[in-house]
Amino acid sequence: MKSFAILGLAASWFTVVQAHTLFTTLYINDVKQGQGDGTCVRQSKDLAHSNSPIRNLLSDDMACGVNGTTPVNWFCPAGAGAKLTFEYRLNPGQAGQGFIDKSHKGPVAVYAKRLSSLDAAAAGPGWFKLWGEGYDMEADKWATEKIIDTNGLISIQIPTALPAGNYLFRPEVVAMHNVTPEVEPQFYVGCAQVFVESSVTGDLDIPSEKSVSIPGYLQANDPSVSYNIYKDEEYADPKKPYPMMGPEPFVPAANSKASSGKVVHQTEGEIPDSCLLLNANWCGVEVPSYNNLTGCWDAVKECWNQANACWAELVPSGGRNCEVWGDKCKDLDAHCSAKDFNGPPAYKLKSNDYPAPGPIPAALNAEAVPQDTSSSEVPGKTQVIATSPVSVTVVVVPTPSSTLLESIPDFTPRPTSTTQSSQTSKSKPNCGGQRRREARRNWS
Ligand SMILES: *[C@@H]1O[C@H](CO)[C@@H](O)[C@H](O)[C@H]1NC(C)=O
Ligand SMILES: *[C@@H]1O[C@H](CO)[C@@H](O)[C@H](O)[C@H]1NC(C)=O
Ligand SMILES: [Cu+2]
Repeated sequence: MKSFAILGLAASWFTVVQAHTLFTTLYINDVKQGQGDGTCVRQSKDLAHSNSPIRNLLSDDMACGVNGTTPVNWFCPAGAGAKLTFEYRLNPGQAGQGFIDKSHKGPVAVYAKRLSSLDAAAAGPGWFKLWGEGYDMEADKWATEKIIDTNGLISIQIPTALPAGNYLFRPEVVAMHNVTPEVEPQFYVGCAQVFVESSVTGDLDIPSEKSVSIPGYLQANDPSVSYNIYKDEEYADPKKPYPMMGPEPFVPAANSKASSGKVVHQTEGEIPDSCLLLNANWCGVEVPSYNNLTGCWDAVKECWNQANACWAELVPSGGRNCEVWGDKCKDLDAHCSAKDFNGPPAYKLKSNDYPAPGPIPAALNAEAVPQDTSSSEVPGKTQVIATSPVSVTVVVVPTPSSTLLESIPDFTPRPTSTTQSSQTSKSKPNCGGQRRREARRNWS
């Protein structure tokens, strides 16, 4: 039976206790996108190891994480110059439990890639860096330590001269605590799918030295990859500056010739208006109206089919809104059981979202960054479009219809398990303590 499969899935999700970190949630201009976390975000489908690092520098997983070469349903719209914030979680299914263990010192960066189509390849050429930071000698802090201070939230501003189109934005968190000549750093990467709405159109010309392939942009013996945080930094006197990974950031120059004067809007990959409730990249739509018993039970069945699809698409950041949808199906079931075959009834759906784990920080690249001025002139006017969040409360008022009584059909849907909400297991980060001690021993 279907409900057993769902229980099994819920159980495996429940056992996510080994914690490193995972990018789960996208905010645009301080507004959480979609509902239930993970909307427009590519997350690993391996629920039990979703926050595990990628270590193979040559793997396609380096682009957007495990399963990150497969697109998710939607691209979230963001205006030119909008602020994007990426939320990382130690425990992907629970908010507010921290970002990453403090032993995980290393650089942080954000990359982007323009896509020629919704399903264009993530892995491969065309990536550029928007911002990056390694070890700040003056503050004696690694970039990861600064992100711990902002509760795992990393904000950047979309360059205003970036042409309209579909993009992947890729936060990259790197932990260097295990690095030895044989062991590569831990990479925690993910991708947000964003449509940049702008009046700037045309090609994106990235200078060749700033355009990289992921994978391929890093090699095991690069100084930024083999840097030893104990030998070169923590116990070094003088400390060796950390050579930042990857290319220099690319900031396209404003060019009024490229501005069409008209803002280009999204034509594909939008969240459908018919969505009543979202969880990550799943959405529930209204069941057909009915005015007799068969129709009523068909509606209940359809409701549970949608709930099952929600659980089948369950992402590491959780299925709290799959539960909310299941509650709607239970209400509908009670309505049919009460022999009121006139519906569906009006009901309220309230998304069960986690709040942000702290204040949304300012964009890290907001300060004047030198632009790449091959064809620059007077900056073109760029229009910032505020994106609105998907509404959280939806009231559906059905059209009235007459009630007919019929015999009860065979199909009796069963409610799905709702054990997810009771997850209380605490994450114990335990990744690399042994290796860390070995790494310390190896150089001394
Ligand atoms: C997700 O990635 C893992 C590891 O690469 C792979 O084994 C699995 O088949 C993928 N799952 C899906 C649904 O793509
Ligand atoms: C019952 O309702 C369904 C859905 O509205 C409709 O297709 C069907 O014709 C109705 N049956 C009767 C006997 O009215
Ligand atoms: Cu780790």
